[in-house]
Amino acid sequence: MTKTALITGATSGIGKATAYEFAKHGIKLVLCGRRLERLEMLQKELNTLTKVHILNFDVSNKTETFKALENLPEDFKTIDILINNAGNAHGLDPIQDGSIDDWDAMMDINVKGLLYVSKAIIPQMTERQSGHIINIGSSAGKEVYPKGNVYCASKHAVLAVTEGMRIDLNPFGIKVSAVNPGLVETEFSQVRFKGDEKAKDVYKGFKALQAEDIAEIIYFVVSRPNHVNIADLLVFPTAQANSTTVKKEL
Ligand code: NDP
Ligand code: 8X3
Repeated sequence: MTKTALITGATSGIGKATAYEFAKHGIKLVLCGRRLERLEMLQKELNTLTKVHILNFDVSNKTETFKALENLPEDFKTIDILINNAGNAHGLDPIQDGSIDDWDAMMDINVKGLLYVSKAIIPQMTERQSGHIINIGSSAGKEVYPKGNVYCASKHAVLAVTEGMRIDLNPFGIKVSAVNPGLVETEFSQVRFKGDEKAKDVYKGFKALQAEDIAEIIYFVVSRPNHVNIADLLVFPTAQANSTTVKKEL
C-alpha cells in the first residue's frame, strides 16, 4: 500500500531533498513550511511523481499547527511517516552576548514546534498501532561547541524527546528514529547569520554533506523491514571529525 509522509521544513535543504527522494519512491507527501510560493512550486514539480498536499504554517504557532493538521484531506489523512525536520540555528554568540529573540526562536521552533506537530499526529498512529517518526537532530545534539549553547541545547532536547517517544510509543509498535547530521550545505548558515557574508565561509575548503546525502539516508531509515528500527544515526562529511575538527584546504 502507498505510504504517506508528512515532512516539516520542506521548502528548503534537507526537508526539500527528502520530498524529492520520497516522491521518487512513490510515497505520498504532505509538505509543510512557511514559504507558500516554494510549497506551490514543489507541489507543481512533484505532482508528476506522486500525490502532494501542501500546508502553510509556522510550527512554533500552536494554534496554526493544530488547525492545519486537524484538517487533512481524506486522501492524506493517514500519516505513516512523520519527518520532524523544521528548524534552524539563530545566531552564533557566546552565552553572555546571546539574543533572547534568537533563544526563543530556537526553543520555540526546534523543540516546541516538533512537539506540537508530533502531538497532532501521534494519536492516529497509536490508534492504528503503526507509524514511523523521524526527528532530525544534529551532531549539535550530541556535543556542545563554542557559541553553540542554545542551538546545541535545542538539539540535545530533540534527542531526549526522541528517546522518550521511543520508550512511550514502544507498546504501540511505532518506530522512532533520530537522524543527526554534521555540516550540511543548505540555507542553514544563511539563517543562522541572518544573511551575513559569514554564511559563505562555513562550507568553504571542504566537501560538506549535501541535503541529498541526508535525504537518501532518511529514505534508507524509513525503508527498513518492519522489525528493524534505526534508532539513532550520526553522519558527518568525511572532512569532519567532530563539531570543532574539520579538515579544510583553503
Ligand atoms: P534550511 O534552512 O535549508 O531549512 C530549514 C527548513 O525549516 C525550511 O524549510 C524552513 O521553511 C523550515 N522552518 C524553519 N522555521 C520554521 C517554522 N517556524 N515553521 C515551519 N517551518 C520552519 O536548513 P536545513 O535543511 O539544514 O535544516 C533542516 C533541519 O536539519 C533543521 O532541524 C536543522 O537544525 C537540522 N540540521 C541541519 C544541519 C546543517 O548543517 N544544515 C546539520 C544538522 C541538523 P520556511 O522558512 O519556509 O518555514
Ligand atoms: C547543524 C550542524 O555543526 O552547524 O546542526 O551545529 S552545526
